[in-house]
Amino acid sequence: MKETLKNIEKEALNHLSKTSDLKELDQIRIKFLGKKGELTKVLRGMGKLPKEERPIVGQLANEVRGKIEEELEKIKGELKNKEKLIKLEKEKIDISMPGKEKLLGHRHPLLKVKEDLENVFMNMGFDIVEGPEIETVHNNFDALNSPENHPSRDLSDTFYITDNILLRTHTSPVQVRVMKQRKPPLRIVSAGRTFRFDDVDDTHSPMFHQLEGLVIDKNITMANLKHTIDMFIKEIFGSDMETRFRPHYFPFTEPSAEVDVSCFECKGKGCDSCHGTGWSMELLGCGMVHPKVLENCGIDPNEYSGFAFGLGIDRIAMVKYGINNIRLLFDNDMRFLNQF
Ligand code: 2U9
Repeated sequence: MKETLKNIEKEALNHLSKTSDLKELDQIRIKFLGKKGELTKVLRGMGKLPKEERPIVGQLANEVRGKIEEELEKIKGELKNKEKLIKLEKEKIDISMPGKEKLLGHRHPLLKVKEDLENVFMNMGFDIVEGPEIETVHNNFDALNSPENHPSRDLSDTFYITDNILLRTHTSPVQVRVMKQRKPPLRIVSAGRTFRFDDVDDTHSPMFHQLEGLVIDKNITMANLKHTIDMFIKEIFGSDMETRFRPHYFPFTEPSAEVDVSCFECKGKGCDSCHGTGWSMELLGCGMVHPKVLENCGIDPNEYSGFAFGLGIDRIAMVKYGINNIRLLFDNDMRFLNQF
């Protein structure tokens, strides 16, 4: 029995010297000290020993248990310490490392320009108004004095949903709706998506963005129109920019004009990009609201007059940021968008 106890101690200490983790350590504890362990089996056989040997063997067995438990605790402490060091190493943070850049989103160049334009007009006392992109033929054409046979009504130019419902070709229908809802004086700006049946090329897209303004009051004249447009251009493109009004035709305004601004490159001296003219052509259109339009919207043209203007937000963004292809505004290419 004594020999067996000595062998158990030797075998247990030998196993312990080779263990490398806490699970294995616990298995060794169970193998030797558990209820069905090697040492417990021997102790169960104590009853067969002569009475005078039992205390000696019992003491030896306790010594063996003590040594195994002492070695177990020592190794358990070492393994726990080792685990803690490994954990600390894994979780170690090198505070000298540069911080991870948090990429924040930012506004799309079109939205930046739209908001800049709206802010300029808000500062001039205009209200921002909005309306549906799906409009009636009446609001988009008839109310705006657009003749039945006007080419802009053709299927080749306009997206129709039904004979009387279409995708708005400009934001003018919003102004029509507001004129029918509110009494003058009005100073409103509406901006948003507009749709035309155009082939995509460097400067045209079937969906583009317009901003239109409308002022209706008593004694509004062309002078008010020219001053408002000139102020707006100087605010957006710089105080050294000049404007030139060229006679034009729109069904909804009379007289009408197209507005050129000084060339962005040469500020009016003449260069290659403006073909020596000194002017950036046709940035926006404008005119005095046609009396028929006032009547169509329930406003007496003998009492009130007004002016209106319209511009392409995409075109302004392209001129302002030197973008030569309108597709870049819609391709969602982060290499392009990250430049703004
Ligand atoms: C009402 C009455 C008149 C809006 C106007 C223009 C001139 C104009 C174009 C500029 C470039 C559209 O994006 S574009 O292709 N627009 O030139 N728009 S006057 O006139 C109105 C609007 C509403 C009730």
